[in-house]
Amino acid sequence: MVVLAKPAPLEQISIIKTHTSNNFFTGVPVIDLSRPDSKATMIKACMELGFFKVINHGIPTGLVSRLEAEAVKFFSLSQVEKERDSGIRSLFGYGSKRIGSNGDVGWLEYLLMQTNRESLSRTSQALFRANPDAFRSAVSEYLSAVKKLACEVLEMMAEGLNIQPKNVFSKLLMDEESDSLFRLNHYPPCPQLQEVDCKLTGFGEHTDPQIISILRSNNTSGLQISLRDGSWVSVPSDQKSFFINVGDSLQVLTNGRFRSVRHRVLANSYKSRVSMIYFGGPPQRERLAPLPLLMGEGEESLYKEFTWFEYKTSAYKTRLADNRLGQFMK
Ligand code: GA4
Repeated sequence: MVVLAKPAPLEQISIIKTHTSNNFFTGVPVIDLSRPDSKATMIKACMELGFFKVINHGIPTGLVSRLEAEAVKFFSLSQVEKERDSGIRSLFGYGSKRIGSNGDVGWLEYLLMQTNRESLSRTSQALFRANPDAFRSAVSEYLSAVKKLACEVLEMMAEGLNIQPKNVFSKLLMDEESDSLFRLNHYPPCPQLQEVDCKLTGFGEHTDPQIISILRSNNTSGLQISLRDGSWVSVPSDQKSFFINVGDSLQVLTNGRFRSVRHRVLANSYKSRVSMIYFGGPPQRERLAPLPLLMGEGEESLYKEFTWFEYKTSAYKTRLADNRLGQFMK
């Protein structure tokens, strides 16, 4: 039997009143990778917010704009063409409004893929029939550059925490079996809500399960992060920088010193938002536990023992907003 996915009705997507939360946050930590004090400021940002942006990152603009152009070209295709290969419901490939498989919906469409070569080839062949190579090469060159950036940032974190070797975190992404993902999101404008003081949820609040996420978006705002006191603040867009999120796995590896940041995206009433996110994850077999070298005398792990496979399997059974680490706390 073939089950066809029904489109998610607009009423299911939550609407958020924005007048209080629309103020742009001026406190996003800016880490200038060319400065000698950047490790210390990065550690502070990971502990306080679990979120920061990097400048002087060395990723050429051309690499980013080439991929953005491919994404825009794809999202501009007709719905029939975009959905051509999503007949069999799968976690990967093109998706519209549905997020995950447990009933979450948002005002967006996306392409979600694993970062390995075979998966990228499959997506390119299936969805970019006219010119799969242009998409494949744009994604693979972009991914090599952001993975390098992610590793550089993770090495700075290890050094900033005074733990050795400096590749304790980055080796998890460098591993051939690293379980990393890549996501291209398109949040169309929502003109119905232009007149009222409201916005549609593009991507509901959540934390990322992986180690680290590297996000780049066009010049359209929408991203919000939750501060320690639970309030939501809007992150000003900056298409030249990369935003970095600490994920749940890094919170565990640092025994809670780093904070996995809760974030969400609100759809813009006027402009399309296009974002690209690399989620750096460990190999499935990897045991996630606080690094012994980091632990103080008598300090105990806040978490039960588990592998990334176990965490991921449990995460994919949750709703987006759930506190996924909760059930792994001691
Ligand atoms: C959040 C981070 C990434 O976008 C993602 C998401 C995944 C999905 O879209 O399929 C999840 C979500 C994310 C966490 C909980 C589960 C799985 C949707 C969902 C309800 C690709 C990821 O790895 O976890």
